[in-house]
Amino acid sequence: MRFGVEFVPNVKYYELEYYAKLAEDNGFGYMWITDHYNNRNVYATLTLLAMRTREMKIGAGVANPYLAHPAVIASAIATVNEVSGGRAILGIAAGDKVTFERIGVKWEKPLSRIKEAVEVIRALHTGKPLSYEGEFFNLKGAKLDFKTGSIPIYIGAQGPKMLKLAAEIGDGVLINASHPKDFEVAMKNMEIRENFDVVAYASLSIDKNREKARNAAKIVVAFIVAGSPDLVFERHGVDTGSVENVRNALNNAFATGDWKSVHEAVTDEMVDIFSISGTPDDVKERIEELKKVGVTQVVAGSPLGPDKAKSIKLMGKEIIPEF
Ligand code: F42
Repeated sequence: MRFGVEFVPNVKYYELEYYAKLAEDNGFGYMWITDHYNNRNVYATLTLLAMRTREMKIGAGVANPYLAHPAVIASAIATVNEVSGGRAILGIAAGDKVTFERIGVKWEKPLSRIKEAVEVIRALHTGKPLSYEGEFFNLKGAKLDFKTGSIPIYIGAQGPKMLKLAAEIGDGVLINASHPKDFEVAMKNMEIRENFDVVAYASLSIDKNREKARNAAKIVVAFIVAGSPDLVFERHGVDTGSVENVRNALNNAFATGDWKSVHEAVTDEMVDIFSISGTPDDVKERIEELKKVGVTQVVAGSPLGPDKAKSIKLMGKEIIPEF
């Protein structure tokens, strides 16, 4: 099992620097930085973190081909590859509908757009001139004027068609889920090739104290619940009333600042389904289950735990060496 960590650049760069180094020292092999226009820029952040780390693979988790042309993504991630001495990886996906709406970007035909973007980025990374006529992207003799090396491309996917595409053209897939049942279903859409990396891009919260770990996960779980399709609740047998409670509590919290009610609305069952939360033994058990259904990398995503630094160290001491 490979281990990755996700960081959101919504904090000052020196905080990320500290956590990135800590993660590397604790045995994480992959670091994924999220990409949303409202946070610090992903490539600027990656460049800094490339200079502050030595061995981890580092990359965007995930870029999208709506806010940046694939040629720009190809050049940006190749710069990170150069600075990091060949450690760059690229996550790419359809992007976040809600943030797109805020800046007037239309979310059309994500499937075909991702396919074309991956083809263009791969081709540009060969260093040869590229002429490409797609539905969205047209390039005429385009070429990057520096040596890029080949960079693994992972596709962020949840829907059945995107999963299928990821397995066909990606070096790996990033699946936003934490429960083995969701991976069993996802696997049915993919024909897994040799060396293809199946990544559980999960919400994780670990602490020696089970209650503390699970409580720390609740706000993140509330957001996941609010954004999940009904199909997922049916799969896990979650009743629609409790989902409505979470959605209402969240809406209310934005208006009133009452986050305590959000906490209370999130059930134990939801914490189990939408996160990997608990003591080191709990976390180990869940990762064993994920391994059995074909997951090859676990990414520890937000919140990590009630105390981020402690949680990273716990992962390094009690979890990563076990796999
Ligand atoms: N989004 C971000 O914006 N920033 C991040 O940092 C980020 C990180 C991240 C990490 C892991 C991960 O798995 C996802 C992440 N995301 C992030 C979310 C990501 O960008 C996507 O929103 C998310 O993966 C959802 O995408 P999806 O795979 O479910 O694909 C959507 C688009 C979907 O509906 N897919 C359908 C399917 O079955 O797979 C297919 C839809 C379809 O068929 N469309 C057709 C087409 O051509 O695209 C036609 C539709 C038309 O428009 O006519």
